[in-house]
Amino acid sequence: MNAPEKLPPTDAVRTDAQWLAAHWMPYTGNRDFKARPRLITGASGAYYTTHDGRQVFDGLSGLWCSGLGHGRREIADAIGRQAATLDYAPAFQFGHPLSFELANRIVAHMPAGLNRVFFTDSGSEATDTALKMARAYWRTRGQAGKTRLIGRTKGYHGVNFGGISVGGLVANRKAFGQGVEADHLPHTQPPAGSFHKGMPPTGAELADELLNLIALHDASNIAAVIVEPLAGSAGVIVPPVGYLQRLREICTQHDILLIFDEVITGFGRMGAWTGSEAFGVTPDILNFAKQVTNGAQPLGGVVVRQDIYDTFMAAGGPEYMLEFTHGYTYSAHPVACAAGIAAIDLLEREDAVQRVRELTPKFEAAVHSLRSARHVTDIRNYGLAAGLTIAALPGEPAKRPWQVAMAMYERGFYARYSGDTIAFAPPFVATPAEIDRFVAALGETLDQTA
Ligand code: PXG
Ligand code: PLP
Repeated sequence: MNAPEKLPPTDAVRTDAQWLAAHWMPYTGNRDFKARPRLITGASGAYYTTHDGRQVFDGLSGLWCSGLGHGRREIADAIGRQAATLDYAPAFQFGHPLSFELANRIVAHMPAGLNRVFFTDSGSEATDTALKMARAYWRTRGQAGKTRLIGRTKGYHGVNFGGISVGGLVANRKAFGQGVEADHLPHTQPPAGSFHKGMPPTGAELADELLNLIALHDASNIAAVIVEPLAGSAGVIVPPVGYLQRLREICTQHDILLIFDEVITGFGRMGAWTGSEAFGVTPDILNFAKQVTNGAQPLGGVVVRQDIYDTFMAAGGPEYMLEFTHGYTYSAHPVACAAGIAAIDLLEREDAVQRVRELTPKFEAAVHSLRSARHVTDIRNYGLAAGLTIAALPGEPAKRPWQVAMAMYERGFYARYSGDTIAFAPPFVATPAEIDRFVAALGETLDQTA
């Protein structure tokens, strides 16, 4: 057994490489991080406190999850109370009251007709759950051949095998071998230099590519199409006007389930409770995570149309039998449900949706003021989400965005970079002045970056 090292005094944070080595960090350049640690030791409102005692503005609401700002007392209290009352209840064959309350609270904000909630612990698990539901649904209906899944290039649906298979980011796929049977629609990112504000006016015809995939595979072999209404991770790709409507029409005509992955777009960021509501298109299955607990506890889930649920129930056999052989030890964890209920209380009480709508025009004007900033080749935005494409250094597409993000951190701003994009998605509670300060710092940082 490895003897644990002595804990440091609580007022000091150890940052030496030997100590940091034990944690293999996710989606992180471990060697760089451990040479130049960036530890966060506290958070309140729109600001983090770092281990070296600085305040850093949260330019991505955590990882798109903490729109209400950090350290919300109501959520922390609900978590503490629940942990002391019922820390865990077996998720299979037993239940606890909070999951039913949370399910009803979520359904109240979902598009009409989507009213049955299956809980997971993350967005990645929500993806795999939705894909399994889609296949099992068709099998239950006597169409067991409908197994193929259609995603989109540049799509991000988490990192489990289902998610990387329908996902369309080569970096997430190339090292991991055979995935799940999937094919991909083209992405809808406009060419560099478009600088569209909000929804691109052209590009709806890209949805017709689904007809080509149907011609290739035949609808009798296709279970579902999964897309993010607005693609977050791959660079904030806003759907063209009419695009999602067209996907919906084709899926309906060909008996293919349409899944919206709303892990980023759900619970306020689009200036609506869902991307479905914002863009006026209703899927058959809708995935959520992140903002549902304000990031304070891991929780995700899948909301389906009632007739999908009813199909499983009707085919379930004797009543003691399971209708869907799927679930996680921590599905609907009581402490996560408590956090979810408290977060939805706050989203409702503080009218987060309206707050986002009010901030959106100011936010849009601020981010597009970077149009002529050095290295910026495109800017896209919708709601409180924006992506700036950064021109690549020769042969090193991700290096400059990384340099920009690190320089921003030194200046007191957390900016998220992924691939060739800097994303900006401030908390709903951010002020216009804070948004302006972030944008000004980003402009200066870009100008000073080689
Ligand atoms: N679907 C979508 C649309 C997502 O954005 C997931 C699924 C996976 O969720 P989990 O909870 O398993 O991580 C996501 C997650 C970024 C960033 O910087 C985005 C995500 C996660 C981490 C970073 O854009 N999205
Ligand atoms: N691996 C083993 C050995 C298990 O026993 C379990 C759950 O019982 C799992 C994985 C799955 O864990 P979870 O339900 O947290 O996804």
